[in-house]
Amino acid sequence: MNDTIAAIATPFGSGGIGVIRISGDKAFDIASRLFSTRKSKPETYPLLKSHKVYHGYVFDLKTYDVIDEVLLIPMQGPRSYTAQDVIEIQAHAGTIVLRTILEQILSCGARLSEPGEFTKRAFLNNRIDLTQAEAVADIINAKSVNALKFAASQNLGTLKNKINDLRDKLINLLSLIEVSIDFPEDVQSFEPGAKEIELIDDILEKCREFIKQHDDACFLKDGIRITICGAPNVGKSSLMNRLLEQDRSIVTAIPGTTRDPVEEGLNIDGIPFVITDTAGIHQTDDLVEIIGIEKAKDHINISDLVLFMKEPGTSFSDREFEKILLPDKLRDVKVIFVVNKIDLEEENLPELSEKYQHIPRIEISALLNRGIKELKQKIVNICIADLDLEKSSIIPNLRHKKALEQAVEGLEAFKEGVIQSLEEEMLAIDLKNSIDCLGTITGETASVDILDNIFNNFCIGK
Ligand SMILES: Nc1nc2c(ncn2[C@@H]2O[C@H](COP(=O)(O)OP(=O)(O)OP(=O)(O)O)[C@@H](O)[C@H]2O)c(=O)[nH]1
Ligand SMILES: [Mg+2]
Repeated sequence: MNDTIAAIATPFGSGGIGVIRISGDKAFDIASRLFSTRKSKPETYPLLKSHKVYHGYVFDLKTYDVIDEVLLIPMQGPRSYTAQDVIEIQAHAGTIVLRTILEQILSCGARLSEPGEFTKRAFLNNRIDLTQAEAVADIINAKSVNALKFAASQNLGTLKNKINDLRDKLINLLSLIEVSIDFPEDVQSFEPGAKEIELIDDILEKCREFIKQHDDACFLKDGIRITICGAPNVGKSSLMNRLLEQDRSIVTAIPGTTRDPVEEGLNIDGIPFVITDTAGIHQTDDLVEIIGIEKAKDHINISDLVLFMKEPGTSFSDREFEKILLPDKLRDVKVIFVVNKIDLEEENLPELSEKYQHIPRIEISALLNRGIKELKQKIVNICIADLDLEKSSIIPNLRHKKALEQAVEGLEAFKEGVIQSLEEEMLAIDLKNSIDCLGTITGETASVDILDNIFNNFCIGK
């Protein structure tokens, strides 16, 4: 933690500006040795003042040739990203120029940083908690405006504050119990009762609400899964390409063209989707087609929304529909009934049966791009109908959810113990477990493994 690290913080490749970051005790010293506000390197080092922007030059320390004209920003800790002394150098963004500057920095005694090491230092120096560190990664990886909004809110500490609030209440309760255990003669024995159960119920409710928020909205981060299915040749691949606005899937007049599922990300109105085109489902002896059909069914089973396609001149049958979408699956999976190729025939279109009238139906022509905009609107409306985006401004991730579930388990055991008037020592164990679980969310009690797992997923230079 005390050594000085450095890395190129911007992506590789050419661009306007590339940033190199240095963090640690030697950062200012290294910058002074390499940098000058003058074109020729003077004998004396410039004395760099914190939080000022310097215009100048970075030099090769052996030849004293100018490597690049740069802007340099010194930030003395703790007022910096890592809470250590930090130098940021904005140079021209070419791979060679940035690497050459980085090599000079490393030759002055800095070490190349590991992935996420700058953010890890910010965490270890208590500038941010673990939820905020995770939010940094989420901001970088956000696939939609909404995902970015949630990540930004978490970066400001919304989840941390709520978790800390719950944890503090439990710590208060635990200290009352522990005092009573440790000093039985000095203090009046503390016996948790109805008031404490009420407190635990309140905390349990909040934990469960967080877990639900994860379940409800995690698809906003990872993408809502849509599968296009139907008989061969109905135009599934044509629809896929229309939705994506690119030729991703092969389209031919030959039935059985698509074999392997074709998957692609799609963003509609800032909401991320993962859309899959599948093999046409029908009776066949062709081994490759049979495997493709099995894969299609697997995709249907894990999707959030299915576009069930039909073409004019065919009829809707409950049996065929249910064979593809198992009836009990219909409760979870959302369906849109898509009638394609209406340019060929406007009469004699397949209709949903009485039993499935509640399923939304739309008529399109993938060939002529008719009805595609309306279909996209329907997709969005259906997928976010149950979701109150404003309300769920906090979305715990899977790691948080697991910790919350363990905390809930501990609190339930504690509550049961209170009801059964168990010994205080036993109650304290359950309570302490829950406190620790909540602590892993913010990083208060997180193990080295958890930290490594989180920070190793970062890019170098962040
Ligand atoms: N007239 C008309 N033809 C269409 C329309 N959509 C697709 N087609 C044609 O129908 C044929 C099959 O289209 P695909 O998109 O390959 O159909 P598919 O459902 O993916 O077929 P498989 O992969 O074989 O199951 C092609 O010749 C398309 O040009 C449409 O809206 N109108
Ligand atoms: Mg196809």
